[in-house]
Amino acid sequence: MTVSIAKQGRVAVVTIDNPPVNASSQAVRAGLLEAVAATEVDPDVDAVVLACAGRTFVAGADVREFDLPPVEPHLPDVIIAIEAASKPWVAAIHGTALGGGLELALGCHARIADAKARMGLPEVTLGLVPGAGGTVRLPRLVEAELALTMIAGGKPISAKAALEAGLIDAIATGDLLEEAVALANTLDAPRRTLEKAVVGTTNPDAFDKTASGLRRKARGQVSIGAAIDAVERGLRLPAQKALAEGRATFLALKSSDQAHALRHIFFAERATLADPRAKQTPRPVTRIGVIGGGTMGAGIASACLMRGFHVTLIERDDTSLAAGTNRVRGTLDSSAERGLLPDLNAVVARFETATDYAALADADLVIEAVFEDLEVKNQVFAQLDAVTRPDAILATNTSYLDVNAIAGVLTDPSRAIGLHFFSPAHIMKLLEIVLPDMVAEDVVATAANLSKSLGKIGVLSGVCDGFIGNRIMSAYRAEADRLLIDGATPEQVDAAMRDYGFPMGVFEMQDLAGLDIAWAMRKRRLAEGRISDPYIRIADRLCEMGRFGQKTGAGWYDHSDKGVQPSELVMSIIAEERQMMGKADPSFPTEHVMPRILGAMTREAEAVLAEGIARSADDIDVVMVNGYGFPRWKGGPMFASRAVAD
Ligand code: 3H9
Repeated sequence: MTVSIAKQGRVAVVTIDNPPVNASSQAVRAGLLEAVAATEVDPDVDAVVLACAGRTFVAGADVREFDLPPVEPHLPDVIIAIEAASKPWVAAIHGTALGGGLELALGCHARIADAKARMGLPEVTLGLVPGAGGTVRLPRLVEAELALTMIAGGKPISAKAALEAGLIDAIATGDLLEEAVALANTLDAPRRTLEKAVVGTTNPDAFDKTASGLRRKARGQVSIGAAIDAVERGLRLPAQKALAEGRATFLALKSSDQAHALRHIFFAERATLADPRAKQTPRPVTRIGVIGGGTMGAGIASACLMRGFHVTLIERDDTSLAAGTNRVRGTLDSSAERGLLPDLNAVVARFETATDYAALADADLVIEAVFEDLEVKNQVFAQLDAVTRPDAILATNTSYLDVNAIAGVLTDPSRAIGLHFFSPAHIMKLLEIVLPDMVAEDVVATAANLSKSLGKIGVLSGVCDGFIGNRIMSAYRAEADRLLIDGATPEQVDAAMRDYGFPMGVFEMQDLAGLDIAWAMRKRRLAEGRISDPYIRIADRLCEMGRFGQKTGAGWYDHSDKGVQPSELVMSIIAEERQMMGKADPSFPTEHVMPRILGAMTREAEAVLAEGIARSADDIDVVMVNGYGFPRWKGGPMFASRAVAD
């Protein structure tokens, strides 16, 4: 039964059982309406508890239904029926109450949650606004500013924060269901959220500031602005009118291009590891070694520590080890300050450091993050081959180098794999899992399992120069260089990319990340004769002058205390190179910039797919959205190019 009713004394317990996440699918909605009718007429029932079986409370509307014609009963009507019931309903929340799930709880007359529960209205992340009364009921329980950040920011809050804000009535200290039944027994009449006045705000300036911050961050994502407008209407209009308008906005957005794109990426992200190789029984991993305490190594060590692993960080000497240790401690401390690490001491107790590889003798998995040079990496792997257990997995965090060559150093190459993290590694969600030819299937499964444990989105990639993401990035970066030769300026290209929805353009991004790694890669490719004509030398000339980007105060732009300025020197280098290549026109139509960038991106992406480097077009979209700033609400380059073609 999707919705069942049991009795505990004079309280009816209505349980939703709709795995995996108890989405409010049609059977759930119909079952709930029947439960309202049945409990209303049952003389032996005084109150009702609404609970869920399995791992979570209702995690939202069933997103898979959004592409189908709507089927009655609709969720807003079910919630209205619950709220209108003559007997009090108590929501018993565990796991996550999200979207339509939280809206269902808001329609109940009281709410109790277990201590680990989280509650939110993440509809904006799917290109929507709450469509079942969330924008109207939430501001009647919590302060306007919190309602705004929850609805337009889309981030869930903890049970503790929900209790403090007035969103829930209690946190269960023991058995959630028992305590929900006890709470239901104390209620003698329904307390309808919609009949309350809005809580309002004690600080209208803070509300406006939050709203304008969110609008700025939206960068073209329509649902964020629509959500802010919906909250403002929820605060201002009579409840029934605001409900109707909120619903109309939801329905209009549901069929929008952006909502389609966001649904595409939502499901694509959840399908990346649906591969038989990732489904084998993984090897157990509790102890992880990290070689190299630079920015990347320290970030990887922090990510592993924060997710419960025991980490040993190795550096070549005491000075480097102290610097690496400080980097890790700095990340852990600032995460603890932001409330992300409830027990910092326990995390630190799992952190060890050494300069001797022998400390890795009992490691289950070692990730090297040393200098991006094949010789150096091969030496590290040779040392690891000698000291680690034969079943330990050895991973390289290379971003371009040949993982087959690195694996070839080992006595047993089947235990080598690439784990390409993105910087900062404790924050960025993407993890490219690079599969050399000889890799054992349970090594792939272990890497897939690790990515889940780290809260990351693992994407499988074959071996090639740059794997999925950096290879495609190299292609559109080269196109951006060609645009300069054809008359565009770095600012023009960057502005066009920002207008499209990227957080920054390709030249700004290089200045932030540093121009030196790509320079080393180009030198390697040149030496191997793998660079095609015509070769554009602008970036090389900047590097030869030590202009490595923000970290050296100069790159494509000049960086100083006054901010970032276009550089006359760079412009003169571009002009010289243009002339040398027989092109002197210093102008380029802005409207042609993005078609050229996107064209280069999709051409390379098609090649990556055709060569079997990426498993699917969807995986490519996931990589570009999560690692390279491709606007999520455009669904990724493959989705966007299909949408243009349709
Ligand atoms: C909404 O509610 C609109 C309302 O305002 C108005 C209505 C009128 N639907 O993420 P996981 C599947 S909009 C369908 O790997 P976790 C998912 O595809 C909705 N399916 O698990 C996967 O399937 P498979 C607002 C869904 O433990 C499986 O469940 N709600 C839905 O890492 C496991 O998912 C949201 O945006 C869904 N709503 O995380 C919440 N959700 O096994 C979206 C999940 O076949 N969901 N699936 O690959 C989440 O944030 C996470 O899934 C959750 C669990 C935190 C719940």
